[in-house]
Amino acid sequence: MKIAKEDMKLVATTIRTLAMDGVQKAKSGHPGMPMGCAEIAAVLWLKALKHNPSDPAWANRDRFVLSAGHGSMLLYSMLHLCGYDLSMDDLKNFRQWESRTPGHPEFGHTPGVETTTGPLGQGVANAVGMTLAQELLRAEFDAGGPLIDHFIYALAGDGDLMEGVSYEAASLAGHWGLGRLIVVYDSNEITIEGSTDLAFSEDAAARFAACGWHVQRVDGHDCDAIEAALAAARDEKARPSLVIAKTRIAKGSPGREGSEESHGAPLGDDEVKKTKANLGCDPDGTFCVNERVYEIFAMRRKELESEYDAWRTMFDKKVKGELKKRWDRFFDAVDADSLRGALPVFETGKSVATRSAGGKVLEALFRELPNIVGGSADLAPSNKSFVKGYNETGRGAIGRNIHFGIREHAMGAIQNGIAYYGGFIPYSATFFVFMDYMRPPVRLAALSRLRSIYVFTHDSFFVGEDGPTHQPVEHLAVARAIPGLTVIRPADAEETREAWLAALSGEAGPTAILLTRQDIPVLERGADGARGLHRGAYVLWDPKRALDIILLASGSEVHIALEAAKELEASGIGARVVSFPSWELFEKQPGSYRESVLPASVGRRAVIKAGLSMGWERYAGAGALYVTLERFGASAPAQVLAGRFGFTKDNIMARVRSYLGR
Ligand SMILES: Cc1ncc(C[n+]2csc(CCOP(=O)(O)OP(=O)(O)O)c2C)c(N)n1
Repeated sequence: MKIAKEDMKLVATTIRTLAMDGVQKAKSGHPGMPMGCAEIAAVLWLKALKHNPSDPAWANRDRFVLSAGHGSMLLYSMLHLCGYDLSMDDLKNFRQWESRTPGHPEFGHTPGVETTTGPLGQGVANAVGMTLAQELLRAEFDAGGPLIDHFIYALAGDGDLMEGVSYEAASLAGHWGLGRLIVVYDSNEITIEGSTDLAFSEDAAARFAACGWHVQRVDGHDCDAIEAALAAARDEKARPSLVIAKTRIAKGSPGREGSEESHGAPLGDDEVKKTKANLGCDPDGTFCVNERVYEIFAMRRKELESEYDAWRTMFDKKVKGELKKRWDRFFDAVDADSLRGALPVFETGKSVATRSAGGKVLEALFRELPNIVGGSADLAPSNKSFVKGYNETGRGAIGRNIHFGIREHAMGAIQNGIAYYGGFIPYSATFFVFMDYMRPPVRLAALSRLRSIYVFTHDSFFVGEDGPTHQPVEHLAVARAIPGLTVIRPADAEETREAWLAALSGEAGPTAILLTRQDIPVLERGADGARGLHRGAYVLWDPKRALDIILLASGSEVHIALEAAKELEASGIGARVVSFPSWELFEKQPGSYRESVLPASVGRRAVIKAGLSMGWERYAGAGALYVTLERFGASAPAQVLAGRFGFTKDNIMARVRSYLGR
């Protein structure tokens, strides 16, 4: 579609005034970035992005990621102008309670918002994940055909490029040869503290080129130049593209252009008026959109609708019968219960590390669910997360087994990108202790309610000789502190299978599955087997006498608690053993069930946990017995540590006796 220069200018001016007005009315926000990126946005939405505001979930739409999430008014303005279900009143409600225009874009909250961004750098990595997801979907459904055929655009600022996660992800994108990824870098050389000279002097173009990217430079206020650069970026199929757009922050504002003062605060009524006058607008008008601007976007929308209709016709013609069934398997919810029969069963009494059990379960799931994809940050042999017989994502190659290299942070953020994209169930794997390296994306997955699965192995000091650097102590408490993250620590191989099923079913949201390095016995159970896991906690074993105490344990401590309880019974003490793999699942149970597991009448409780006690007061009470680890671990063989730290049957029995005074 041809758009006259004056019309593009009018659109850019409108973007600037909407951003100023939104921030001014909210009395908070970042006007500078949207004002500086007005031409980039005009070109992106009028000349590049393929989408359909009436069908925001269209599988073949281009994705747009605003990595510089603080510039959210830019995105909201564009969504409004394009005709998404986002009204002028929504723009006026920017940053207000329950508005659809929160301070930073939130996935699932505002139609057309593809990712939750704000923590800088994440969006770039999300975009890498989305591009990988597209390649995986293309490989699955039409090698080279037009069914899935689009681009991923991201808009990033200096802050995004400074954050390490974007570098990790860019390195992978170059390595993988993700040609459909186009990152526009809003290079205004301003951050909050001032000029980028304060802390950022590297040659970003050279860095990205060294990572295998196709790099271009443009004047970020020249619409024709931006359009040409985006076209060249799309033509470059073998390498991801970085378009370095030189811009002026707060462009058009006589008093703030080029200044960090346009960051994080409204321009002020006077400056807004001066800027509007400078841009040729009515200084007193607010939230003004010239009819011509709506007309231009309506024309673009018509053009896009015909592309969309053509795609739908092609889709209906091509995707039917078996292919349609396969497509639906990617996009429909998983019926986890029906999968159980295809998953391994572990023989009672056998000794199996839950990481190994997890590997076997994953292998079966790969056969059953064609859309599970994932990998490890170079620890696959330890995490048991590589599934033999399937293709690998590597240098210029795409497959369900992904090699992330030693980049946990990007791994988590790329995984989020895959989940945002849709169609896939992404997992990642590393040692539990390194969750610290990927906590930002885990948190964002929870906030965005993404179905991301984290396999965290080596889940306690039982790691042994590697020592305290590799032994998680506080991590369970940290993971459980993230709202919306379901944390599951199975007690044996059987519970491990159920943990995977729980992760695949239920409500949206991420799940962390914590697995042991060491072998632990497959426990004896009643008719229900390990299904109690789905209730978060269940009675694993009861003595044949009145209860004196309830032992609460998860993971590798359960079997030790069980051995202790059995011997305690012989010596006249009735100890119930509760396998407690997941607080979050337990909290979802009705009160009557929770009371049946933890009856108020049995007030004596013991928590047996190879880590901090923090939080367990909730179920055990402050006066409970805590056989926990309130310090860092140590380097020694696991069994030596178990003895020293008191995680033995004998010590638990002694502690229980002394706690009960018997
Ligand atoms: C991880 C993270 N750290 C800090 C911030 C706070 N922050 C928001 S914007 C910003 C400056 C960003 O500068 P730049 O990317 O150049 O954006 P621009 O100046 O173009 O608006 C900072 C530090 C953040 N959002 N995320």
